[in-house]
Amino acid sequence: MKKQDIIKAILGNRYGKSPVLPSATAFASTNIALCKYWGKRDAELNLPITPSLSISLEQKGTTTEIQVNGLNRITVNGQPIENRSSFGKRLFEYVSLFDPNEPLSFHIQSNIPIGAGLASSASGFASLALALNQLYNWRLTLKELSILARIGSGSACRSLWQGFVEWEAGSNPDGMDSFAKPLPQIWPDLCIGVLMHSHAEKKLSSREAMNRSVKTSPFYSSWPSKVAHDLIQIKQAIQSKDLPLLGQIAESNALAMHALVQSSWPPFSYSLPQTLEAMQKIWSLRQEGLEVYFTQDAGPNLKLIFMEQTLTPLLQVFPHMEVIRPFVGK
Ligand code: 2P0
Repeated sequence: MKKQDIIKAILGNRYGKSPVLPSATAFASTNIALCKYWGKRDAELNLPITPSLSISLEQKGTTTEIQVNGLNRITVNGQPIENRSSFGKRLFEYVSLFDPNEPLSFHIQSNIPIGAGLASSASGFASLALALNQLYNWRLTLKELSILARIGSGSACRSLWQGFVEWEAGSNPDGMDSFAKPLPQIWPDLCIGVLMHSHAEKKLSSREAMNRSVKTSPFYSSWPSKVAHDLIQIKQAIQSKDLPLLGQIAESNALAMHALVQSSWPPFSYSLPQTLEAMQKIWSLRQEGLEVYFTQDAGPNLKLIFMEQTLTPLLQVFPHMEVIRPFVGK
């Protein structure tokens, strides 16, 4: 199945029509997986081997403005980006799947570092799908937009909602059953803390790293059953607001994902010395009775999982931690 076949199937007779607005702007939050997407059964359509579950980071994310001005320009946070850069190619390749003839310009504002393992492609492609939907007045459902965002970047399918979101792996070859859904539970005093160890762009894309894990890690065969177990436990933890259970499973899931990367060939590690130091600190804090856990994505930065009541002592240890309250205002 080709990407364009899926897009044509979703858009129906709207495919190939011109934009109806001169410009459109949309925001999407980034999301952090508590149970990771790591491995594809179809690389063209970003179809995952397993389901995954994330939490959206509220105001952290990407705003994409699309303009119909015949200029084919891209800016990111006000800086022009080369159309032939890997970022530019990926963006134009995606957009030309919908309308190969319309020269559009893109102004992308992101309050998260691009390509540093903070899921910038998730909020980027989700905001792009939302903005395209407005520009062309497709009136697609969030489920359909989740499929379109997934074609841009797998984890983007989870960025269309706030709160906890589950991405069902699906089993159809066309991926029409592989999209995300929000979970109804809210957990007002749950906090996520971001420990930035590096803003630098990652040396190995998650796309390449996950493919390498599937092909070469001797442990990959155990990953699907680990995910199945972890998903049940995480949903139970969310249901009963059980932070130790949520934290333990999310941390174990992240460590297992990184064990896959480190046991692949050629070998690689996303961790820096500061990452390992922070992990050791978190383990010591837990031994001292502080309920704090971490997760780590395809980068050296850790995201801490804890409750509001733990914030003050945690800030003493990690004074530069940025705090996100995913459910405040919900
Ligand atoms: C996740 N990550 O579940 C996992 C955990 C990173 C670590 O999804 O190839 O950028 O575009 O589908 O979505 C990052 O991978 O990969 C990712 P593509 P994506 O959030």
